[in-house]
Amino acid sequence: MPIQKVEKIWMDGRLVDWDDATIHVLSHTLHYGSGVFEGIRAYATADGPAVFRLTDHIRRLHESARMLLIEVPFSVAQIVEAVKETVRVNNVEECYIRPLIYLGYGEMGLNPLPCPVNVSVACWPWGTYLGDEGIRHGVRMKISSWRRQDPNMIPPAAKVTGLYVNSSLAKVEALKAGYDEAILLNTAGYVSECTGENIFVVKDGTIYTPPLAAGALDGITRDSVRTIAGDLGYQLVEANLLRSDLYIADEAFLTGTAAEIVPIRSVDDRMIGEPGEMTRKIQETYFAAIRGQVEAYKGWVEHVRT
Ligand code: PPE
Repeated sequence: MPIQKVEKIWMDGRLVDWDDATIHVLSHTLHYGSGVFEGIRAYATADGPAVFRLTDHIRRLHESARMLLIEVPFSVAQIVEAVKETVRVNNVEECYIRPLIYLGYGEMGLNPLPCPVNVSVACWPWGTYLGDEGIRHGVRMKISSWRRQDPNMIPPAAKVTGLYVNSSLAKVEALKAGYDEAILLNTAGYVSECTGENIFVVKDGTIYTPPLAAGALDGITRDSVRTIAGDLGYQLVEANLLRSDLYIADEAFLTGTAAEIVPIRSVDDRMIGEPGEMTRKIQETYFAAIRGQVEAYKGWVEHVRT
């Protein structure tokens, strides 16, 4: 589905018309994948649009930049404000938000340090990432033949644009084989995460998710699920998982800002089935929390109109 165009995009401190948000073809990031980005969602609440865990996302954006030695010309507070402004001026009730820090036009070559650092924030309405059917009845997953990037190749903890070639290879492989989404193992053979989501399984009443050291991104949805699961009285353990742990799971689901919380219906054709009770309760709580309907989690929603 093509991107649904809105009016303005924030670029380096000013709002420009959507069609004018262009960059030079010799921008460093376009050639070497040297940018860092975030994926954030804003949801309609009783008090207008609110961005879910905005400050946490922008902090992670700054940390991604720090790992790449990129000096960001805007503070966390300034980018938080830029996101709010972008959502406000575009008059959208719910949207996906894509902040991007990229190295622009200046010098060419593998050394990124002399390049100018640019920051942009775009937003647009974006519906379900893995389909409405997927959210309700679960998605079909395939374990990829591609391995997750080793932490000593490109840090998976950083949302680096170039890292996503790995995700795209896995995604295309899964789609062409007739599946909805891919799961990547790390170089040691343990489960790391999906192409753009973290993964969880339930076995005998306990929830398991791979540790960050397995190559999983420190997902903000993953972290929200940890809190929600705890509050629901569920035990959640970080542990290395084998592909066979996925095959015999009682329940399984994936989490991400774009995807939200999506049940897993099968892995490599081994059936898990319709979403289980724990998955449904976590999903329900999350969907209420993002719209500011859960008192305990109101701190997670950051309103754009103050
Ligand atoms: N792992 C990866 C590799 C990843 O890209 C994401 C987010 C997550 C886990 C979940 O993180 P969080 O959103 O903080 O819960 N992926 C973003 C990009 C997706 C895209 O298609 O682009 C997102 O969900 O916005």
